[in-house]
Amino acid sequence: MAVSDDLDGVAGYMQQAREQAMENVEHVAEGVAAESIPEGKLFEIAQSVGDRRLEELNVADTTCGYCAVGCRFDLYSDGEEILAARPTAEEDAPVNGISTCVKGKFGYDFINSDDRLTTPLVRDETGAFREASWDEALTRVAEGLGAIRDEHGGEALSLIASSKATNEENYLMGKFARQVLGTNSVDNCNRLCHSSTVAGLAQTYGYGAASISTDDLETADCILLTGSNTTEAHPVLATRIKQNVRDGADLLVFDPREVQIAEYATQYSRVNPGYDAVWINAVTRHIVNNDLHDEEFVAERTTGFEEVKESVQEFGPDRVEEVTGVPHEEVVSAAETIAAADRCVFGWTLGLTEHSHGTENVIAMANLAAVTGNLGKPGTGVSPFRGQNNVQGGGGDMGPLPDNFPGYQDVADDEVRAKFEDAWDCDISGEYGYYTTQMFLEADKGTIRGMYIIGENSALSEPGVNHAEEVLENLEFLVVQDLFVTETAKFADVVLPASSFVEKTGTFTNTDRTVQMVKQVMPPKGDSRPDWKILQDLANRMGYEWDYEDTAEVMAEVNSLTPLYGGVSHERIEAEGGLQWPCWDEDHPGTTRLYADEFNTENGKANLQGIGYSEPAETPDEEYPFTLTTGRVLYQYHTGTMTHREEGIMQYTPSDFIEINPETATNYGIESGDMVTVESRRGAVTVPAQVTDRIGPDSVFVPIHFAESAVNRLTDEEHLDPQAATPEYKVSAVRISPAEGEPEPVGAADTEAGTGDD
Ligand SMILES: Nc1nc2c(c(=O)[nH]1)N[C@H]1C(S)=C(S)[C@@H](COP(=O)(O)OP(=O)(O)OC[C@H]3O[C@@H](n4cnc5c(=O)[nH]c(N)nc54)[C@H](O)[C@@H]3O)O[C@H]1N2
Ligand SMILES: Nc1nc2c(c(=O)[nH]1)N[C@H]1C(S)=C(S)[C@@H](COP(=O)(O)OP(=O)(O)OC[C@H]3O[C@@H](n4cnc5c(=O)[nH]c(N)nc54)[C@H](O)[C@@H]3O)O[C@H]1N2
Ligand code: SF4
Ligand SMILES: [Mo]
Repeated sequence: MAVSDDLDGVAGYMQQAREQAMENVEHVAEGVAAESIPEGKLFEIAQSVGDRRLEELNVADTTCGYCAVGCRFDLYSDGEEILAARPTAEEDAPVNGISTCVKGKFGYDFINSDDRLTTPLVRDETGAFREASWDEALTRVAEGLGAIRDEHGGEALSLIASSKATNEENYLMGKFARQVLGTNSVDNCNRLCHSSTVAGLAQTYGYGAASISTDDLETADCILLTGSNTTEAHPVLATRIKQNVRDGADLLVFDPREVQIAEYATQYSRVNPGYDAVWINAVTRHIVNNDLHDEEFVAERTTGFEEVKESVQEFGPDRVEEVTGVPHEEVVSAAETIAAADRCVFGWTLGLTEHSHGTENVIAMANLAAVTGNLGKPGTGVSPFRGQNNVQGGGGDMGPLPDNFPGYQDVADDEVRAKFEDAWDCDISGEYGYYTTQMFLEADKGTIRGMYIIGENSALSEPGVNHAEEVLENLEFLVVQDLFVTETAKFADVVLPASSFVEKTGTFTNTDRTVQMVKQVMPPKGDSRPDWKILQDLANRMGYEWDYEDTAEVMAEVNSLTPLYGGVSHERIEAEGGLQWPCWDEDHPGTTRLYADEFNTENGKANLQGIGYSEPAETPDEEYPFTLTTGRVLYQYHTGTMTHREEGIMQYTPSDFIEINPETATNYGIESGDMVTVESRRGAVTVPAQVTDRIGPDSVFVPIHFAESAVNRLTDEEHLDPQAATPEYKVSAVRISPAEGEPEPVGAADTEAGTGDD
């Protein structure tokens, strides 16, 4: 291209900034954005490309494809690779303004990596993959899925939708499952993540979503955070919280690990994994027993207060300390800080939800927020920080769910179902389908015979993957649609190459319900296609007529069927910026904060429930004496399909590791870097040790990012939350032993650099 020299300038700068960022371990997360790449400097560089030449580049204001914070920025491309991410107009980036974390800034090498899937693959006679034309591959898929549907009924099929993909694509995944395949067994990664949040909040307040707007994190005068490694998993939100703390807000952190956000906390309390409802109920107990609750709010806006008051009485001081490890004084000081605050936000993520009783934890939290009157006003509310870039929208709102159509409309409701049967011209069963992990359990029994897995690496991310692998191996027919030949795709009969978020246009909905544009800045890589186009082609081959010109048309169909999204059109988002749902019609401005006037329940009130607590499914014993908890590190993303293709990241976090408390390490003669075998009743993995007092002496922590040490070999697929079907990723009983092998360098967190301060 004519501008190549200057492009080298931009690309070169990006490379230099990348190297600088990766070398300086203290410059991470928002630190990288703030220190390594002063925004002004990036601006200068782009200017130096020259206006004329800038015009020759593709630029799109778009939304990050990693996590649900929903950062917005301009992406620059020469049509072949992403050259730079630069701040977009500040009013167009309501969550992040000018900052982004390392992934949003640099995480684009995966797009052009050599092993990107650029053509469909089918199995040949020998069982090996060979490249195929789209026509051949889609014909095989139509035949494979069609044969099971015709012989055993659509219920024998299931579809896992992708929260990486756009809203429009997820709407079509749900439609495809119900209309074309004839099954309600369609689900996605929200089941593995925040489905207990959705269940708990929906039954108390009405909406299974954050009630706040991100700005509330800066206007609250108290923030309670639990089960959230905010600086590593939601770095840009962490920055905003830290700013508020600097300005004087209180921050209370409850976590089994002294994660980096705890350094900023007014109070950090170490909790034993698996017992959150206990300390939350104890905080509520102190508040209601000392008349520190918001009487007016309770009287006017809630039901069930007396029931809650009675049910929390069992959580007295001695019991709470014994069960949770949190001393009574810390329960009291947290309760008094919350009660004294005018405005409090309650934030949580997977430490609260990924349990066999996560819904109980969430209901306990919903009770606490309501009795203290912290809902519906600026600087108050509940904020489950959502996970995947589009899990709020694609994973929930768009209804690729076994029990809900788009907009949380109940599949079992005859009137609702008739509306969708009419719109989609098909019969739909009123019986709910299977949830994600249930699909794998059902496949064992032969109930599920074929799966269509889109943008989900189940062979690593499901609980109990020794079992998941067996299931994938034995399915009669498996289609995987991804950017790569993932661990899951290796079991497929057909693999379809999808395009990534920089190669297509649509919308993502972030953690505070803001629907934002995602825009194509590069053509689809190789022969890959956007998910919506693949689905359309398949639907047409399987007997239906889909004729969408673009994703704006798909969104128009969503608007017509989904009251929550009634007024959310591409045209409006382009003109007005992101829109927060509910947005009932084209004149509705969207909803900044939920529950300002009433709750989304039949009586308009928050219906509180007395809630006890349940033991984790598996507790430590003599044979397996430690509690294993699992999670993330800043630089890596899930199963690594995207981040393992970044050289800098791989130098920095080359492997998983196990966090072991120094006391435990001494007992076992283990030092940092030594290889350690971690064993549960279901399997074993070997990882280098990281000796640190971040974790307590009775627990260990292993990240989830590497196939070689797939920690889900250890977790349990059978004990799911009874209401939400979330697996218990955060508690397994394990034993540890020193393993043979040379010591290895350990991952990022051993430096204590965490995410750095800005
Ligand atoms: N860098 C990076 N960012 C990501 C992702 C990623 O893979 N990498 N993934 C995205 C996704 S999909 C999600 S869902 C989010 C997840 O975001 P987080 O939930 O913050 O991520 P986890 O690492 O799973 O951290 C869970 C936290 O819960 C704590 N914890 C463990 N057990 C318990 C318990 O029993 N009780 C309590 N109170 N705390 C406990 C852990 O110590 C940890 O601090 O991150 C998103 N952001
Ligand atoms: N032990 C343990 N296990 C866990 C968790 C835990 O905390 N502990 N967390 C759970 C949680 S919260 C989650 S969200 C899951 C995450 O588990 P997964 O969702 O399975 O993890 P990812 O690696 O993000 O997989 C997403 C896939 O989508 C592909 N992809 C990206 N963009 C697109 C696109 O536009 N179209 C298509 N078709 N594909 C695309 C990527 O290449 C990747 O293969 O893991 C769960 N598993
Ligand atoms: S915080 Fe999340 S949305 Fe923002 S740049 Fe980082 S990964 Fe992307
Ligand atoms: Mo997630």
